[in-house]
Amino acid sequence: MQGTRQTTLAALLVTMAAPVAAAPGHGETEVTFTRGNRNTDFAPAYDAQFRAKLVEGSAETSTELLAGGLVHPWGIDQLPDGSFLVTERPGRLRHVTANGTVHAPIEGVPEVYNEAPETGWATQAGLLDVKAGPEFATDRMVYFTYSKPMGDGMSATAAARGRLSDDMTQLTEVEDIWVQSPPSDAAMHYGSRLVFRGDGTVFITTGERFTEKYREYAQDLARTYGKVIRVNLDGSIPEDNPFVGREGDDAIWSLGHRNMQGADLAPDGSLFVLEHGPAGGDVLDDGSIVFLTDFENGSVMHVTAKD
Ligand SMILES: [Ca+2]
Repeated sequence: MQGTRQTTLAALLVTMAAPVAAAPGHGETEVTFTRGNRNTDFAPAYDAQFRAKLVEGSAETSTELLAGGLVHPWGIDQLPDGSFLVTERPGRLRHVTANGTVHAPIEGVPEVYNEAPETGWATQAGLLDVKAGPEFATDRMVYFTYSKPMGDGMSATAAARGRLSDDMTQLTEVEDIWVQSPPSDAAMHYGSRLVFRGDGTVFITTGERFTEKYREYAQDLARTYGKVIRVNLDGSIPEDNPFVGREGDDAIWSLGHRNMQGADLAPDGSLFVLEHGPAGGDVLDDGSIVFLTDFENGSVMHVTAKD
């Protein structure tokens, strides 16, 4: 165990005792499950908005402590050799061997914004997601997201990439491939997950930067808050993005989101994202229709179709 400022936070890996892929018999079932009372009294935008049906699979799960002592581990990805890359939000990227040995922080990670905000809210800023690139086995490229310091207490969600040395100790050729605009003084709601689409592009999820001042920007086509972003792996814009050739930032794939901290592709290639909603209002959406709720004001704030 190396490194400084370790606390008792630990990375837990959940190992699946059986395949999780959809299989016959994994349909919706009646499940006895207490979810507490609804904490809103307004009508859902669609039936399953607050109480989606549970899907009960037959897979059994078990947990095993693989590596301890990490500080706010935020992103994790497995490399072809079975080892892991793990981000610690304060700004460290670590290589963890398949048997749980945690190595010293990898050099070359850019400075991340990690200040406690003057507002008194807990910061959510730092080093966020990490993913080995689709050609990692041959090009060693690693992609990550972070809160990029933009000066004067401002920060922006950024996605970057760099080449990981064969000994797993250093990133070189580090470059941003996308930076959110404009920067914000709220150290909150950065998103952000990376999802490779398998066509030479990558999705980057963002957040709406939390405050009343900023959240409306989730609907603003000139500002990349609350958006799914899609860029080529070098940061250039795919020509088939929906706002190429018309009003709106060419990097936008979909809009009107809150804080997307979960995202993945379904087997059919469609993108699913999870938005952290306030006070129990988490939202799962399929990247085409978005329901953004504002629990404070007790209303459905926006209903937006991607196109
Ligand atoms: Ca445009």
